[in-house]
Amino acid sequence: MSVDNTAKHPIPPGFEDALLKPADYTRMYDESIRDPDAFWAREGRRIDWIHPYSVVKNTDFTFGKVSIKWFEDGILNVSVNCIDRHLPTKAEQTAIIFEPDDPKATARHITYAELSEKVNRFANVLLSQGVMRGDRVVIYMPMIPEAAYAMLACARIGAVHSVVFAGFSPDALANRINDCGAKLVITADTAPRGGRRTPLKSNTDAALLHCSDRVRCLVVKHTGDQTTWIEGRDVDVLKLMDEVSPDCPPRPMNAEDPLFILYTSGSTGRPKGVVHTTGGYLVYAAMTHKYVFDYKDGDIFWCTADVGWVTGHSYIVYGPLANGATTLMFEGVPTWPDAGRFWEVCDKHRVTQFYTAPTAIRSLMGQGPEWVDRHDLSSLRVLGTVGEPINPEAWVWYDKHVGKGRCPIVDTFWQTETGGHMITSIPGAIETKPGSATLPFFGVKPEVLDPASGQIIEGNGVEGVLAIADSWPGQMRTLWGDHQRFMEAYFQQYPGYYFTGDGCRRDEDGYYWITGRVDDVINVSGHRMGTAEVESALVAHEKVAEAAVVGFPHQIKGQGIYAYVTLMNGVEPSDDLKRELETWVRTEIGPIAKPDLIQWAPGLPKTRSGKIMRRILRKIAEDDFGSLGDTSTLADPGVVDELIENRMNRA
Ligand code: 6R9
Repeated sequence: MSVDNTAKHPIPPGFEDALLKPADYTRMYDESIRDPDAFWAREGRRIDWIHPYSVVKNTDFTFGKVSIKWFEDGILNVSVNCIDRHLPTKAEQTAIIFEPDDPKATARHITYAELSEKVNRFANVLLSQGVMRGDRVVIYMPMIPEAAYAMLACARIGAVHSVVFAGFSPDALANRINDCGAKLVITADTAPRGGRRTPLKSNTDAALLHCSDRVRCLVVKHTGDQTTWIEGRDVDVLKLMDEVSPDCPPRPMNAEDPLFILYTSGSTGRPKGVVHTTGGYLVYAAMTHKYVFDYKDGDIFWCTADVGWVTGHSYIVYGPLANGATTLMFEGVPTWPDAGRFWEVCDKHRVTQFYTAPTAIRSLMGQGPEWVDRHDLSSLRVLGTVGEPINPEAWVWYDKHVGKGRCPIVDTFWQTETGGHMITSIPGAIETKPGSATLPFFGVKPEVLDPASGQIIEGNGVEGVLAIADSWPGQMRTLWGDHQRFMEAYFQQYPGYYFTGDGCRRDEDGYYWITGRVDDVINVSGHRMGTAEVESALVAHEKVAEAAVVGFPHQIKGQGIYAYVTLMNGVEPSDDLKRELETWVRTEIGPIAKPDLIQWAPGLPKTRSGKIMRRILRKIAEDDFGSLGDTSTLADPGVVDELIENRMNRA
């Protein structure tokens, strides 16, 4: 079935009393662009300041002197905003619902009063270990409430956290500890996930072999599994938390003091330490969380990301807690013990907003709607997606089977670098189209640029690369210890703009469609094409579960189209099916999009956050797999050998 994604889906009934209506969006957006100082002067007050700011925006995108400051003379504390300020009215409200990996284990409900006590104690533990304002602390933790306590405890005393995803290897952990010069790493004994256990403490032990002897290790005894213990270096956090005072005065921080560093991979080189600061980040995370999810008091908000990614930072911890929300932390995976787990958790906790990634939707879609239908999803009000372009078929499936046609889908385009949503629909205010991130959030001024000349392409019905013309409060400020690299990576190629690295189309209605990283754009016989388009066509075929498309050198066309295709369970590969798919894509997009080579792929190389590693697929398609580069961040490195073995483009 192919989907008409040109028509707008109207706002579903029941959103007449949404926080923002269409007219509000237009009015506020216009003001945010026309007079950012006035707009953000007002919006900045949605959080509490110890000393209010008098300067709002002080930003310069000029290459060579890029400088980004927001609310620069304001003083605040993030943990006060996420905890203390809710205590007078919400002490007994649940702040965090913890749903463990094992569905038979009891969920935990942590009230704001408890959160306050835990974070204060945790902060005192950090102080007792000599952690001071400005010191870096690495957090390598499972998806448990203690991860949030650790982040907020750092914020309380002005330490800078850097969360490292628990799926990363000891080497990756060591590199990050060393790059930011962390004084301390916080981990847990082991991390249960999908019925298996990741040995976090022993990974940390292995990492610390490559770090300074001075780095301390705080261990949360979560499962009680046996671990090695180095006296004098390793500290039992939970035990120490019982011994220290439950009261830790918050450290007043400047708006531009760093709040956290988060490492993210670029297309080249070592991971980049993206730096976010205190005031602007929190204003932006809180505001986007509220409006984009139409968050209201009493809602139960569930973002399925891991706190190791920016999505977990902004939409599990900082945004929801700044708004006094109830946020759900899930330790498990979508497919264990069965493909109904997400929906079981939504049902059990009466989740109102559900936010996940297209890759999860596609994999659950492949298991059939009966897994969804077994659960009562009537509590759901808003659905969200993030991380990659969503193909219209997955969008329609999500809308129909999960949202039952009554929940707006917010397709949120943003990046680690942007701190919060950039281009996204808003329930009640912006009509959707399957696969489009729709319109810019307040203060975001997207421009479509000609990739070669860097000139602005005006008007609608145009395509190019996506750049942002002016700063917004959630923007990253620098790369840790390397401002020059920051400027080169984001401000050099298109002077005067922040360059996202993404391609994009603005359609006849002015809606934005992210076409994927520009390094994924291929040019076939002079036709520019997003690999995502071809993938989307392939996965629209009923026998296809997943597809990844890359370019490969082609003598006549310049680039040819190489498609890796994963079939639905039980479908047998055959040459006939290949021809069927070629014809299918021809009719879906046009003859120029017909794949030149199709390789059956039982699995695709993905990062642990679920992104397909196209760099590797491109190399295999180019018959150049001698230099695959770093494969250590793959969820399952084994799939690569299989793909090389059966590659289609042999010299
Ligand atoms: C939040 C996050 C950023 C890259 C970004 C783009 C892709 C994210 C998207 C999307 C299309 C969306 N991306 N959201 N593409 N539609 N709704 O994912 O951050 O891990 O830094 O990735 O992800 O390519 O440039 P991060």
